[in-house]
Amino acid sequence: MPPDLSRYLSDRTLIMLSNREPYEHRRVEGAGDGGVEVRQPPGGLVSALDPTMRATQGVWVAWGSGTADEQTADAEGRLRVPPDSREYTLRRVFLDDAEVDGYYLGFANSSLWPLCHLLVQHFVYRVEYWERYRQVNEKFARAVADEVTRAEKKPVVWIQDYHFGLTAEMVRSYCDPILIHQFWHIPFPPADILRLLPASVDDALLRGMLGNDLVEFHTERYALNFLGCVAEFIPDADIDADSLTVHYEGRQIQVASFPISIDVEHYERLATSSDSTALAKRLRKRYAAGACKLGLGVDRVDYTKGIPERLRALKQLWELHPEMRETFTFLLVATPSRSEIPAYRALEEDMVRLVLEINARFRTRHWTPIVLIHENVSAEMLAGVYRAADLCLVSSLQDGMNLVAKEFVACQVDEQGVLVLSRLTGAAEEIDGAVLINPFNIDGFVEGIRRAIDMSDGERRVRMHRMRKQLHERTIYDWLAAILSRTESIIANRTQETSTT
Ligand code: ADQ
Repeated sequence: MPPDLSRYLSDRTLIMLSNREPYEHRRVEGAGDGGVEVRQPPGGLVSALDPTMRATQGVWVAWGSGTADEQTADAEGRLRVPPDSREYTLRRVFLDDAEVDGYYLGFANSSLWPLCHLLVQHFVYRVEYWERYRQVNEKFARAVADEVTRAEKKPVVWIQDYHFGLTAEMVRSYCDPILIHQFWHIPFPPADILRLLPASVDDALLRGMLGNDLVEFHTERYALNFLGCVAEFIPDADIDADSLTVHYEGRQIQVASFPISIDVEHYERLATSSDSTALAKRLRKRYAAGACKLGLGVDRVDYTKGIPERLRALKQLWELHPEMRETFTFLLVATPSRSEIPAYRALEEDMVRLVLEINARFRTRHWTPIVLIHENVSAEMLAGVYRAADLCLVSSLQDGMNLVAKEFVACQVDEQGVLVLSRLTGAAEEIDGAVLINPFNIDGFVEGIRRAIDMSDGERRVRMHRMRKQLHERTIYDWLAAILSRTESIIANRTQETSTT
């Protein structure tokens, strides 16, 4: 059972804003209920926040992306969810194709995403993207402001992610919630990178984010980058670097790090379910019998995840170490992502081509080096695969946190696997016990994989045990409690200050 966090919000209405919605209605031919099906999109955030939204009867504002979303909401896009118990309000904001292209695929995912991940070769900027982003942020801000004015208790607005860089400032100009805060799920770049945006755009973006009372990042490094950008581009803001505070327009904005995590017990339950246990057994029998080892990669196909870099390292491993042929197999579970964007389509093609090339080069009569599962798989299947693997390779070129690393550790209930982790992930700053690699250094990467394959059973157990213990102490509910308790203390301090002045 997820812990009850409603004590933090007893006197508040939590108004959550995220791009993805917690429940999506889709038209599905042949489905019951008039051909409409409802589903909770995959992803840890929604399932972690849903119990809190239910317990506190908040309002969730999000893009109504499902094909039957309009017909299942009222004229203002509102409906009660979950569908069977109707405990809180979902407010859907509908976007037309031009808005999705400019705001989501354009500025959010072709401009901001590559910049924040320091991968400037993928950076694309168009005035049209920016204008749509601003216009869509305004649309969401108006919906949030409307919910603020309807709220029964004192409203706190919580914004998720880089899709809404401008919303906080807009919400503040439309209404007066008791607190606005925002979690930024991806890295924040240093000033030299943010500078690649037109000057008026980086200025607007930073001022937009300073509309918050608290800005949250995964790591202190990203928080400091944000402060560095404010120092560089917003001359009328004063920064107190010791307390990570910005003084701006007569307000205080706090900046802090809260590393996100996963629902650890949920993953453990999945990994020990009968289906996952049976799958793990089957996989081990097929690929990891005797002295053979099974490696694993699980990714959204995204150029930040270092998939070609990983495949090249594997190629070099089998080239330099022929004894690893037939004794080490790699399973790549890769789900297509953002395929409307050319850079992502090119990456998909690259990945498949590299897998075919490597398999053609090293394949033997009884062995295929890389097994590619090119689809989104169920959480149960993922848990079984994580449990079966002897090593998991996370090779991101940059990654805000990386939840695959944590999911692998949670599912390693037999404590026999090794995590090989890029030091360029937020997770690497937190997890103690992984074999760290740098995906840009192919020789070091190959050495890291080899080390993981050759590691003794004893060392594997000690490392995995340590990582599992840490993970249990820092679950997604600890993340949530830390943020909610920080927001409560900001509100309490402010109330105290106004009552003593
Ligand atoms: P993402 O970039 O999506 O998240 P990550 O944290 O690794 O990256 O999460 C990916 C999720 O997708 C995991 O839960 C994983 O299980 C799932 N997934 C991947 N491949 C899958 C497949 N083939 N089938 C099914 N599920 C699959 C962003 C940031 C991260 C940050 C998170 C949370 O980029 O750095 O950790 O937000 O803040």
